[in-house]
Amino acid sequence: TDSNSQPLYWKVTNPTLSPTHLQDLPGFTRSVYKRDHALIAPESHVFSPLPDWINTLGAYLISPAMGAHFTMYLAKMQENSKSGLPPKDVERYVILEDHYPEQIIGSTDKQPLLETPGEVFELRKLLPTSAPYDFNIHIMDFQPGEYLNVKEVHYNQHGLLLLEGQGIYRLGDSWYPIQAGDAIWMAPFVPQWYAALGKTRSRYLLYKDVNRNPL
Ligand code: UGY
Ligand code: MN
Repeated sequence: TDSNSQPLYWKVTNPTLSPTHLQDLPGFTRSVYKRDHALIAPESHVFSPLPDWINTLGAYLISPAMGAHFTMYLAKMQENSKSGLPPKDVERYVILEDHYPEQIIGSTDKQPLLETPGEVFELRKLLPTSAPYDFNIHIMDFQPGEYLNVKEVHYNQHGLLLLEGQGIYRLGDSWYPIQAGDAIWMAPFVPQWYAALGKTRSRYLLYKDVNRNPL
C-alpha cells in the first residue's frame, strides 16, 4: 500500500471503465483486435473460473488463438484461492539441456535499476537474464512527457499491462490513448512506441521472449 493506503496498482483492480460522460454508453469500447496487435480495455473483461485453479476467476487477455505464443491473464484470487500448476511443458517452453530455471520469489522494489542506453525510462527486470530463462518481465517507468526514443520494430513478442498512469501507445499505424488497467498484445515486428502523458508516472509490466534463437 502507498501513503494514501490505496492497494498497490489500485487502478488496475479498480479501473475507470470510461470517462464519466461516456459511462454506460451502450456498445462503446476502446478495445481493438487486429492482426498484429490488440488493446483490451477493462470494460471488455470477461471472467470465468480458471481451469485447475481453486476459487479463482480469470480473464484471458492474450492467448495463442490471437497469434501470440504465450498467454496473459488476470487472476482474481481470495484468501482461500489456490493457483494451479502450469500444463505440462508449458511456460518454460524452450528448455535448454543442463539449464534449469529456479522458482523466483521477489518484488519490484528489490530489483536494481538497469542501464537503458539511449532511453530515459527506468527499467527493472523481474527474472534473471541467464540462459535458462526464455522470457523476462520488465517493469518500465516513464515520467509524464517522457517517451521511447527508439520506434521499436523487433522479433520479440510482448504482453503489456499498464499498472499506473496514462499516455499514448503507437501500435502499427494506430495511436491509442491508454490508461492504467489497459492490456496490449504486440505481435513480432509490430511498430511500437509510447509517450507518457497526464500528471503521474506511467508504469507498465512487459512480457518479452528472450535468450533463444528465433530461427
Ligand atoms: O524491451 C522492449 O522491447 C521494450 N522497450 N518495448 C516496449 O516498451 N514496447
Ligand atoms: Mn519492445
